[in-house]
Amino acid sequence: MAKNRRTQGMPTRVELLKNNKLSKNIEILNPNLIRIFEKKNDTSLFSLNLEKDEDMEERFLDISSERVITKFGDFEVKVDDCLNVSVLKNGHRYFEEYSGDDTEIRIIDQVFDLAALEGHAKQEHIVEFKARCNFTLFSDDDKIYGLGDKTAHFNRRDFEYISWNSDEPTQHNETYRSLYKSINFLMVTHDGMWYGLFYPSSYKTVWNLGKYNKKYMYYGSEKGENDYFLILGEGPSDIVKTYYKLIGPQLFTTLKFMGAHQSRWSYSEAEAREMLRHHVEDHWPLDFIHFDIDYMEDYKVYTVNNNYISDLKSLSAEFKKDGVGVITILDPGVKLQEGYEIYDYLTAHNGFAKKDGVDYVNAVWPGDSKYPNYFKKEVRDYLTAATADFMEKYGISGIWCDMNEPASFKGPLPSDVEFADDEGRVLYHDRVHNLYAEYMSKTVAQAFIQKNKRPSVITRAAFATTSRYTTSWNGDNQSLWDHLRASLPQLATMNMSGFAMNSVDVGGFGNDCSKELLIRWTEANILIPYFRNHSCKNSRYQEPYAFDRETYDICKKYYQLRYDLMPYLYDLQWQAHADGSPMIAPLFYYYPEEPRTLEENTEVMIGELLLHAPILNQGQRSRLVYFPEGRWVDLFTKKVYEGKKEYIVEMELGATGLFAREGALLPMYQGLTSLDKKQIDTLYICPVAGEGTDPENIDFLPYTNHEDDGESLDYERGIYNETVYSYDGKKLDAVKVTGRYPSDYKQVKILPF
Ligand code: MIG
Repeated sequence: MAKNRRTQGMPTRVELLKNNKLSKNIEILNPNLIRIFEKKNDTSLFSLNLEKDEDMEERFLDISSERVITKFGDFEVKVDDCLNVSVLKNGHRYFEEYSGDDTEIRIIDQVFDLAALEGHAKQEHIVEFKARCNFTLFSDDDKIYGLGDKTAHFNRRDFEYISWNSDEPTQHNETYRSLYKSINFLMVTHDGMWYGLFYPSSYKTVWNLGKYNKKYMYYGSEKGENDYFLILGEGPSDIVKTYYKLIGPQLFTTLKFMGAHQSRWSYSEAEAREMLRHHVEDHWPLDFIHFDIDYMEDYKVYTVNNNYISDLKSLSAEFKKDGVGVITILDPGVKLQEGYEIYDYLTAHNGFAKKDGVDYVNAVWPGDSKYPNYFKKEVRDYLTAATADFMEKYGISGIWCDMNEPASFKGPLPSDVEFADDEGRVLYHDRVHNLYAEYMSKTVAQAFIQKNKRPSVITRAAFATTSRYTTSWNGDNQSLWDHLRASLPQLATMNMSGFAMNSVDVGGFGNDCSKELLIRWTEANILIPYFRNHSCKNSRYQEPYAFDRETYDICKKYYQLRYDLMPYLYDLQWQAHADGSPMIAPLFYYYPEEPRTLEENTEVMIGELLLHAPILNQGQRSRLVYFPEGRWVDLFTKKVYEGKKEYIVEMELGATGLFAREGALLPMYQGLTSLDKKQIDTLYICPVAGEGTDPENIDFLPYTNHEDDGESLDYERGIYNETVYSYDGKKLDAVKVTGRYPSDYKQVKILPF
């Protein structure tokens, strides 16, 4: 019926004319998603879901009177004489394309580089924007959140960023413009109203968020079109979910992957065995060990150096027996060496990037190397098969994709390096640079999918849509308190960009981690979506057992807490996959109407039921905690805190501020040390009640628990269970919503809080 109505002439696309010249189009995909463009970007290299809402037309009111384009509930979309679009909510303008005449038209692309400012050689590049849109910043209080993995606080106002995947080994600081990922999505709040913007282009894009002129912000790009999505909604959660529909669904990875990962560049065989011993003898929870680049022979991908690890196959079998999977690193660069199978095959089949008609050579870990052209299906298929064979041959459970910005040791890849697609069309580096990691991840993920397994793949670089194929981590942080502090906004911002299964190196990658830093970092990140302790070669060892008994005991207690809360974390992953809900979020995501949350960088929500306010400073033993609306109960002391208030809470070394919403039902396991489905036969439900509160006086929130086999893609065919639990203070009730998976739970028990 709705379809008929559309054909009856209710347009969802408006073309605006200026001096009789067509210069702007407004396409309404649904009441919350509006595409505004002069010409559309070619988005064929990454798939967006551009489906239109079927019954959208019913809410589409007017295209002529007073230049009101459309009106949905409280929202009015208008266009002025210069064709600038604006949005009003209840009559208040809060989104507007900026029309001032004080906008500069070019920028100097000069990396924030003190050496350059102090007179050393400068590398300047004047950027003239072909695509450029300016947006009004109405007041100094407007805040801007987003752009993926960029460091520092949530609010990015007044800074400038560049979406260009970059391998940045130096200290990531607050003004770093480019990191490993390019995610052109952000949200703006003005006076309690919110909107989102997404610029669908893989070309290098500048985001200036009021750095030069506080009256406006803009995106600009040397190539690409004036074309963006405006996302409307009541608050951040609406906007994130609408954005997610456009770019998702993200990967739903295995239950096991959510266990603890331990890594270092690079473990020897003896060190690896020592780790396993700790897992087995001390019951230290662990699911994966990572082998970094030294396991390869001369850094040749898909090879093993037997002098380093004598027998990888039996080593990984030994680990698997005790519940620990092996993940190996994979770089894209293929060593230039005749007689090396991968090199010979891809050279013979035109499988590498080219420049001026010949294979392009730069250097990475193996020395001179070529870059596989993942944009060609034949190359992807070949490397998917190579990955599958390698995993099979050595018993490998997961693949960690590194260096895929792509990184290069002999200067950046020139913009005219060529990657031909399947039809032989040339794709230049400047267009596909930000997509290289996505195509590599997709290639590797396919090795799992072919076998009906959920991918256990990790990537460093990424584009907006890359979460469809892989998990990720945020690259080379350092063992600094600053980087511990940065981890929360960084992980939560990635989570608000449809990229939930994200991690930072716990303990810090570069430099030396101290005992106190490791303890505080482990406490603060223990419930992040993907948990891995990883460190650099030559840094101090930072495994939980590398310091002293106290450190080990504290860390182990938190690892155990992660494993005990695993059903909750797994449910969060399922929800993230379903609708883009963040697993870790800023307080303002759930409480945007509480102004105190808008600049809160040191507390996060783990789903809706847990609030985490950890210690993030050396020597600190207590901290101020802001509690949003509701009543919050300390998970360890059971003390109750009233919402919309601040308290000072003591947190000795080994204590962290972890609070549950009173009335929550938390699904839990007890005492597992690896996530082996065979060991899981009981689900516990823990009703959260504050000290001294009679559970019968609490309104417990119903809780929906998801269950499946934890590893296959069968859930895509509906083979899973969803059970809603409710509790009246005495009795637990369970209602099955769907139940096609034969449950592993022999019993569901109440676990007293
Ligand atoms: O040039 O493989 O971010 O996690 O340990 C450095 C060695 C290459 C960078 C990764 C890091 C990894 C390291 N790699």
